[in-house]
Amino acid sequence: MIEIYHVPGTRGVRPIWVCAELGIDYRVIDVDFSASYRSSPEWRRMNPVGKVPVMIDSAVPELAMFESGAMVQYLLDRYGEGRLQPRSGTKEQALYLQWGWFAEATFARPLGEIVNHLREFPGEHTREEALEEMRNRARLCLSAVNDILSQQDYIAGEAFTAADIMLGYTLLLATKYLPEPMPVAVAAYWDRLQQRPAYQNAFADAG
Ligand SMILES: N[C@@H](CCC(=O)N[C@@H](CS)C(=O)NCC(=O)O)C(=O)O
Repeated sequence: MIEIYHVPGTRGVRPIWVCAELGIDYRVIDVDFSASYRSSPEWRRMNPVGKVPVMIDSAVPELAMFESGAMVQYLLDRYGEGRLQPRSGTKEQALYLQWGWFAEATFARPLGEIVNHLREFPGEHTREEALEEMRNRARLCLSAVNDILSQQDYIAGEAFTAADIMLGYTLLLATKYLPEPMPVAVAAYWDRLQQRPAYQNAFADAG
């Protein structure tokens, strides 16, 4: 049984839709979308940055997933039996990955920020207020990352993976655009990443 914690009209529709397409048994659980509930310790244990959706697979203990695109991929890989995605390592998969990431990381991002701004700033606001709101969102993410990295060496576990490469670049932005120093565990992790010969080669090549 897949449980999807969802608010109508939000991204939880992605994993719900995948379950419906694949005939996976699922249950939708309504979440209180108020800012106070989403910042409560109860909800932060489910989603460390206080967003929706969250997904739980009752077949897998101690896994509460956030990030709708990751949920979609997990459902396909675990239950899809090859459906709804091209074979790994093919040109078709390259396009599948490209457009799936594009949908969230590039296309939904500005639209999501419009929604956030309308919600957080019902009236006029200055550029600085908007920037500070963005910094606070980034700080929340940084703090979630710091909590994980206080318990393990790399973001997805004890081994370095490509998720660290994805996160590594984002941390580069964070060090540039957040005025304060990185929290302790993130700073140590960032040092570890920078020690990697491949990191040094990549930055020698990429600048
Ligand atoms: N990239 C995340 C984005 C999650 C997200 O932004 N969810 C929205 C609803 S669709 C939300 O919870 N917004 C509240 C907020 O950002 O304060 C995902 O795909 O799950």
